Amino acid sequence: MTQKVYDSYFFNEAAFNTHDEAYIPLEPANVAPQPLNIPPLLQPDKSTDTDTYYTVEAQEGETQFLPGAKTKTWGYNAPYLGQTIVFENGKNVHIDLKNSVPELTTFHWHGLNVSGPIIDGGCHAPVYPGETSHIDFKVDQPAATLWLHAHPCPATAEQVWKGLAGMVLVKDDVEAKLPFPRNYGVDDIPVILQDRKFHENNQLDYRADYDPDGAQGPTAVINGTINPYFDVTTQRVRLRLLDGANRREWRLHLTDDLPFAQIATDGGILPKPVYLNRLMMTAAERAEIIIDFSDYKEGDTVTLYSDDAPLINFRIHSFEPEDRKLPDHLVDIPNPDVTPGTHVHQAVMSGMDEEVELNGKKFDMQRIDDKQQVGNVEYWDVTNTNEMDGGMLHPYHMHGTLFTVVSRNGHEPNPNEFGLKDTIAVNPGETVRLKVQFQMTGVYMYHCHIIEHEDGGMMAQIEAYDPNHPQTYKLMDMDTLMNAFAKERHENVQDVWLPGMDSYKKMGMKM
Ligand SMILES: [Cu+2]
Repeated sequence: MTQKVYDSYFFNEAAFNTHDEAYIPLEPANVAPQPLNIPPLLQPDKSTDTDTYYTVEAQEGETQFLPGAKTKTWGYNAPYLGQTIVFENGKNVHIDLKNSVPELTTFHWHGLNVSGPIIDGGCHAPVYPGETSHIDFKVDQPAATLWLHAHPCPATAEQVWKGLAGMVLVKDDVEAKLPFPRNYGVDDIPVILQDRKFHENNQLDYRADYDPDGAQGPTAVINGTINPYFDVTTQRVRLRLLDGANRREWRLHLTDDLPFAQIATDGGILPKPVYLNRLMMTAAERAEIIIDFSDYKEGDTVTLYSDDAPLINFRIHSFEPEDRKLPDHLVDIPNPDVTPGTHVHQAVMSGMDEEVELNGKKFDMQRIDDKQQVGNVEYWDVTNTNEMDGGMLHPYHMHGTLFTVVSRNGHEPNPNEFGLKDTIAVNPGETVRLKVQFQMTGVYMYHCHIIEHEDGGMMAQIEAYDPNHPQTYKLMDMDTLMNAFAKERHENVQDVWLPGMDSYKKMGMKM
């Protein structure tokens, strides 16, 4: 390979999660190697040339993670995680959102360009147990790897921990013409990176593992598989990586420091492939990489690691040699000028543990924190005020937009940040400048994606408005949600425990 190969994780080592006092290293699980689970593709209920109809059901299930007892889990059309949903750009999509888990949930389309606050599926759009909501939208964005996850405040962390997360792919004609592997499950592989702790009788116990800086577990669980291997039968394999963990950072590298090409980030394909042998992912980020196994032969194994923990063993089988090269240029990323006369928005993430805040406040679902005119392109400065010594990275996510990264503390972004993104890791002491455009009116949340931080209030919301068509929104309130959780759990409302509550309580604040 003659291209420049970056061998850096780019982020400040002093702030890596390995330095947290509460850091839980990954440990090998006592499980025989198992084939990597490939979530099936969700079949539409009905499909025409222009419209596709789906039912997405949040359901309870049981999963055989470990020998012995099965683990009680939740998932979307699956016992754990979800069936993979594929949207085609330009199509009208109609989805029944069915809640068959025993408490209220929401269906958040992370990275999908849909209107908020209802279709987007944040905290304002609960679906109660036994009920079905319906959403309609038109897919209007480039090919990308997105995801669906539960987002009921302040219980997002617990529901994702139980399994309510799945992969969503957008396909389009531009991606279809590029020389990428795209045979799902054969050379185009979803890779959902998570960690869990298994307690007595192999069960999850979220409350026992709760940490206001993010739940962790010592066992890597990849697509719901522990100690997975994947049988490589093609020279090139594309991995669609998703950090689906509540908190864990993944510092990915391969056997022999084998370089790979990153071809896409959160919001779609990068302008050009970026060659790396190190890749760091923070919570909710996605990266698509292509690994070329041409230097390996049948019988070899190439391992994907995070730090020193093996995640997936790629078992090399015989494959047809190919010499398709990635072009130097992949796609054009629109880079519109900032709308004249607009101000720079601020999103300041401060604190750790229960003290996390955004712009000096904890989240209030009844409060609109900022406004931006729909269609405008405006700068956002996203700051992490943690100290480098003892501070942590906060992955900042915005609903309702795919942004571009302008600078990090005034310097050029990392080489793999020149595509459209919806989640960006911010170093302690750093300000990342973004260009943000909302294409649809609505109310959208923005927050740290360490899920316990968002539940704990490191979150705010913005109204994207059209001055010619003012709208009012009926926003959800915490009392309604708490009363619903109490009823569903057959508890008194004052006894209900949800992950974010401790953070408000400790700060003497009302949720
Ligand atoms: Cu955070």
